[in-house]
Amino acid sequence: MYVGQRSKRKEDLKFITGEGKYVDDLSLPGVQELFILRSNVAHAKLKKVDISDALKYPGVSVIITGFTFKFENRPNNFPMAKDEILYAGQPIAAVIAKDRYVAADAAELIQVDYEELPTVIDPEESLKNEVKAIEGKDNVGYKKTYSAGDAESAIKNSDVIIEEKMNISRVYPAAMEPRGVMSVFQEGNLTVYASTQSPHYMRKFLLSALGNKVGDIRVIQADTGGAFGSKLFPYAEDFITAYASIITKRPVKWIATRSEDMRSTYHGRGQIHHIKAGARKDGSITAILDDLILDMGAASHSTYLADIAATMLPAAYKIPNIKVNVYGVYTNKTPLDQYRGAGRPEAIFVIERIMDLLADELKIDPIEFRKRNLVTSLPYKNPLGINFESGDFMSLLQKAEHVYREFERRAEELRLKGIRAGAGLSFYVEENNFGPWESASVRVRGDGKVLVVIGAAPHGQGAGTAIAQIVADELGVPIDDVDVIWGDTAIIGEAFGTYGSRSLTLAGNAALLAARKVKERAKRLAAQFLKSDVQELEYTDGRVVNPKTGQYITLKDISQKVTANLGGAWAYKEEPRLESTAYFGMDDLTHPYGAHVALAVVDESGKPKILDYYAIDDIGRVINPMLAEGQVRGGVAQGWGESTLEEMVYDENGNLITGSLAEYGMPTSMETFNVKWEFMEVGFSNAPLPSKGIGEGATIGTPPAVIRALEKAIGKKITSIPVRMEELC
Ligand code: MCN
Ligand code: MO
Repeated sequence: MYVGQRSKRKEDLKFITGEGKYVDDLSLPGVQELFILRSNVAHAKLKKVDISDALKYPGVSVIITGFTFKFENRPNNFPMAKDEILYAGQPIAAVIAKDRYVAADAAELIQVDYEELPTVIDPEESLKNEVKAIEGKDNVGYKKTYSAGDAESAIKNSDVIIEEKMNISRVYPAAMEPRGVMSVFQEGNLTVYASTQSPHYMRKFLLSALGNKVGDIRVIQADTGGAFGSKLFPYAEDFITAYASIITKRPVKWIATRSEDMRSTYHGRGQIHHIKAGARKDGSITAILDDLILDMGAASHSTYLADIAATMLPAAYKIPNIKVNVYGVYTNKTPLDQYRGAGRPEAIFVIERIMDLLADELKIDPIEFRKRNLVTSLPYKNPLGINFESGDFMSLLQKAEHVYREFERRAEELRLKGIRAGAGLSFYVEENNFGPWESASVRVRGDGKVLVVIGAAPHGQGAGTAIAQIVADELGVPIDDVDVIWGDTAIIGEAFGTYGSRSLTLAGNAALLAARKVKERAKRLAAQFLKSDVQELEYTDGRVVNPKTGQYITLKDISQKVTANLGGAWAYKEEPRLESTAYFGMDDLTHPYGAHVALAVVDESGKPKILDYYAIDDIGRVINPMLAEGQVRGGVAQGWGESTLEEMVYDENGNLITGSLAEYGMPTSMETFNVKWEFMEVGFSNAPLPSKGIGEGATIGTPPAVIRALEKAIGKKITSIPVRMEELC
């Protein structure tokens, strides 16, 4: 059995030997490069873009301005500003030249005539609707109320009430590889090589915008150096580059610089929660009221993130009365979209802060307080309609509590020595396996090796290895004989991609079902070779056996016989095919859960440090504990960054102050720490292989655990992230 083993990643050889091919490693004869001239101001009337001087610059072939089409939920003037500039960094013109340096130099000669307009940067200012972020448009682009019970009156009837503003800053989804794309126009069709999480979404959106200008569009995912949710949907630059190759009839490449990526890749998080929460003296929560302000930036693409945050807010607890008012507001900033966790880190930060602060107010131990309110019997439908299908929250909490008590003791010892130390625990419920379904094909080739083509589009997670484990087990063949490939719309009919912690469960189960179909086909072909009745045959350990006669034929022999026969006469009644495709989807999302526990110290300068860290998850069946643990480790590092370092800061005019990695605080190996991870397998999904996702869990569990630990260390309430060193000293 490979499932459940820490199988080594099949993906790594090419990367560690430098053979990876990212978009910028690809080239074609005649390729030109594209440079995007971006707005320096955050809000302005765009009057004229004069390209005449730039066009004369040697090496320039074309300059595109004013290219727009209607695209839902994207900024007005998408993908390029035409009459109104809405944020600094918005594309204004694209210069296509013999290389990126010539293109960038020529862009400096473009004269942009504009008239500045007042900006609104602070989402709470935007809510007042005084200064308009977009001319002639209400700043509140999205408004919705989620409500159950009667939160207003239940709050009034509480013994204790807390009232807080919680700010979850905007962050940059800092993938190692900035975005990039190369588009090739040939004989009326387009081939697009992209750094993406979903070649199929890219194809669909490019076709909807440019379909009238080309025959077909094929999208190939190049090796993608991380994405963290930010490369799911195509961006302005993808459309512009594709368009540029259509009009020049040549390959065109665009690669973002790091600072360009920071201004143009849609930011994550950006939520403010004004909460009121009440409880009774016995420690039961009465109600939560939350005004949720979503800082959408210049487009309304992110509204679903507020919906997720609102509906997941009750998390693991019985909250009888809840009301969340969502306000999605426009600001003159880069649009907002998903970043690893997408709405759940915000919800869990808020609810877990509420749990700690209410417990403090009641002078009850925070774990004890959680237990009094915990959902103890699953399945459970939360008051806002989310169905938690399986699991045992209490057992997992008790395991984590064990570690927490030890960390608390150690913190106490450190405090006695005069060191500022604290322990924190968070309990989280996650929602994943988004998107309706995923596809996979399993094909046994003539040499007996197995090729699995999945519709998911992994970009670092290792799903290729885990899915090889699943298929190897099902077919009873060595894992080295199974190759998993993905990422090309021409070889995968319909698919979605990798996001919402779905690939293992949806594509993995699709692969499992396809492998089962292949086994059926193998039996039917074997029946001919063994001159048996199909009903008599069994598939075990990579071969088809007739238990009555003891005769058998291996999968490899079947595949070889099938291929050998292809050159000769058609001898079989069966199609000579050892190949099947399957689709897998579930009726509902899955809801794994977990807990994080942190032991932190803060030195006199305010520098925080984690001394010990523990995480535990229940994601149903764990396919590869090493890969899952890797996901947790990476997610903890990002959650730590988000809690203590990372913030996209704008000045009041809408200039991005943290526009390079010199200003934006990303945790490096120096700021990260070791993580002990455990899992329990109780809360299974109802998939044939009963797994749930782990790709985002740790970014959800980390911030409230580390913030509690830091809060205890400094003895001062912390309600917003990131917490800065000056607040910690
Ligand atoms: N896994 C497992 N057992 C399970 C579930 C998962 O062994 N029951 C393993 C899988 O084999 C896979 C990994 O854990 O290698 C993650 O699987 P899954 O939870 O299905 O998530 P996805 O593969 O769909 O990955 C998406 C998820 C998301 S949404 C973001 S954002 C994110 C994340 O993955 N972005 C990442 N992790 C990332 N890791 C890297 N290196 N780069 C990114 O951009
Ligand atoms: Mo994601």
